[in-house]
Amino acid sequence: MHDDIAKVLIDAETIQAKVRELGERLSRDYAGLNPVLICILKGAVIFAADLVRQLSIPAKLDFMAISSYGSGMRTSGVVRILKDLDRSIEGEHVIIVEDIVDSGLTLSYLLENLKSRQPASLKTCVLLDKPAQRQVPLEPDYVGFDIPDEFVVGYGLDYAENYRHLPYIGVLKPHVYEGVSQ
Ligand code: PRP
Ligand code: 7HP
Repeated sequence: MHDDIAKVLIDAETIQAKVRELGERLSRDYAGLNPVLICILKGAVIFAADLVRQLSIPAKLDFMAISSYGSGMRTSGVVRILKDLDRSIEGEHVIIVEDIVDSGLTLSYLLENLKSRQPASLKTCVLLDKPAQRQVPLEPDYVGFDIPDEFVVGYGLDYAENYRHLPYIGVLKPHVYEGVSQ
């Protein structure tokens, strides 16, 4: 285990089993619909890469980059698009793929924004749901794990751009962020 990690919350095997299950559910629900999966950079990139490989149906992949956090741990409430989709989603069956929904600000902004582009359908698939910090009402359609109110890293999730490479989801030791103004 990495020295900065206090405990492993979800190990690599458990994550992979859940991603397989989500892939199977999406394959059933979207059979014949050729959905577009929209991976929200950067955090969701590892989840999305694993998830598309668990689909047994044809699907397309596009990317958006959104900023709602600084380098710290709390939402700024300011959401902006850093990179937009390459193609129109009008008439497409769209699934937003996110690593985590926390305050919900990022996902609710994305839902509003993408809805206005007139997709045939629009759903959300998130690996982690942390409902304790929700600032807007939001229920993702597909959820991997509900997690407690702890700051987690790994499997794409970062603190100050570090720890994304860890194959598990872990809780950071407090000394890593203590003394850093959030
Ligand atoms: C993280 C995460 C979600 C968002 C969730 O992204 O990937 O997009 O925060 O938080 P919310 O529900 O409180 O809005 P971040 O802005 O840290 O960017 P990153 O994906 O590049 O790490
Ligand atoms: C964003 C985020 N990034 C990493 N770990 C968490 O627990 C997070 N919540 N919201």
